[in-house]
Amino acid sequence: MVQCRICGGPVEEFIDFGRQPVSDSLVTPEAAGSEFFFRLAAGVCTECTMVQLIEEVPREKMFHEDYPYRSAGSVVMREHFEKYSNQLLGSELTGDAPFVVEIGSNDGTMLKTIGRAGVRHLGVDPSAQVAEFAKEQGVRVRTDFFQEASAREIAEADGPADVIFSANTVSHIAYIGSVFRGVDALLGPDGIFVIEDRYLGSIIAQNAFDQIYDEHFYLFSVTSVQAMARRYGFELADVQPLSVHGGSMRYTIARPGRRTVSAAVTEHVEHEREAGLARTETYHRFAEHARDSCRDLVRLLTELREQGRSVVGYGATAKSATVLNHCGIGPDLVPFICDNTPAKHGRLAPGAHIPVRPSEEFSRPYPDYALLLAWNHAEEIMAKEREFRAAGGKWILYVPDVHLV
Ligand code: DWN
Ligand code: SAH
Ligand code: ZN
Repeated sequence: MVQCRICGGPVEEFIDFGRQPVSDSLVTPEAAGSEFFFRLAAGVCTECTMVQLIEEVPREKMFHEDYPYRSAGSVVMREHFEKYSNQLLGSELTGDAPFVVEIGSNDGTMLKTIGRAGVRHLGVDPSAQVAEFAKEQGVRVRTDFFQEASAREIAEADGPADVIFSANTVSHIAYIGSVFRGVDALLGPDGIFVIEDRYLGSIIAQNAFDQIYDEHFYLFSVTSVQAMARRYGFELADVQPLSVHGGSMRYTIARPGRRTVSAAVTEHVEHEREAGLARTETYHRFAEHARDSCRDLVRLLTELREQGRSVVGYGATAKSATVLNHCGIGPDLVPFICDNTPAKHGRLAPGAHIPVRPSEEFSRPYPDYALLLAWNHAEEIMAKEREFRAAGGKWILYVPDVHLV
């Protein structure tokens, strides 16, 4: 039995996707044969309910010079981060010489608004190319992994921080104890540590099995984040549901007693108990649904190929690595994937080796069907590509189950 990385309790495995590649390591055709694979499986701790991977991928294999993801690839996400930056500027960052640190600052999409307001800030991100892009936007970035040692150096040089913010990153860090010890060293006495991440409740409700992949070492819930905060000497003071990324949650963590604990925390813990997030059968049902979705998706794509219909993928997402590789979907069923990230163009999707091409090719000519691998951006993408449906095209989605739009 695997031990929980948060509380040491027993982790019960509930899903096994078998041999999987590193989800954001799109390969050049020449390097296609030398990819790193690992066993992608997830379990739930029967003590603190933290969902976590069974096998940890070395962090250098995931986050490095070549890391391709750009937060700015979505207008909705750009607006989301700008809105929250302005919210922080009007609340937590109004004192004398406020200082904010972002863990996983990526291309600076969040911090550029803070920097333009003249507020002291520091992004921390180990992926050098994307960090360089942030610096070109005037954002101050330390190209490094946030952990206890680097946090202590930041505290020494610039600290303490009024706010430590992190979106879709803390869940990517298996060595979470070091992150919290770093937060303890860097955060001021009344400071807040704000984590935004995909919400386990939404993932279970939508059968979004593709949100399980190498980078997502943890899938957070209010119950498990409350336990995690306590475990490291902090307190979960507030939670706020968010619609981004298919359903996320914003967790506000503070030092014990320094902030009033919102009723929303206990309300969500109670709701999660009722939704069965502490019951292992919930997760076994989730795994069963994932198998059904894979079966239905391959069946549909095979039928379309036999009918001579054209299909392309839309959005070379990290999560699509799980779908394509677990369901065995390759270029024979999906000849190429369109994506708006220049760093992904000319590369092959990890493991499945489906070529990724610029989004402009989507309409040259439109395919009969488009497999929406970026389903979490459906509204934004379908609005942008409304001509596709107007021309008779159909979107294939697999969350919450396989269906056409
Ligand atoms: O958690 C994570 C999130 C924040 O981003 C990281 N582990 C890595 C990454 O995951 P992802 O790749 O699944 O994220 P997205 O935001 O679902 O990726 C969308 C992909 O689709 C990007 O490659 C950009 C592309 N895209 C596009 O081609 N046209 C996106 C939009 C909105 C578009 O209009
Ligand atoms: N916050 C952005 C990017 C999320 S992608 C957004 O929400 O869009 C995850 C990011 O975390 C990547 O840029 C990766 O390089 C970074 N990352 C991974 N481990 C990290 C660590 N220990 N410290 C800081 N950044 C880290
Ligand atoms: Zn646990």
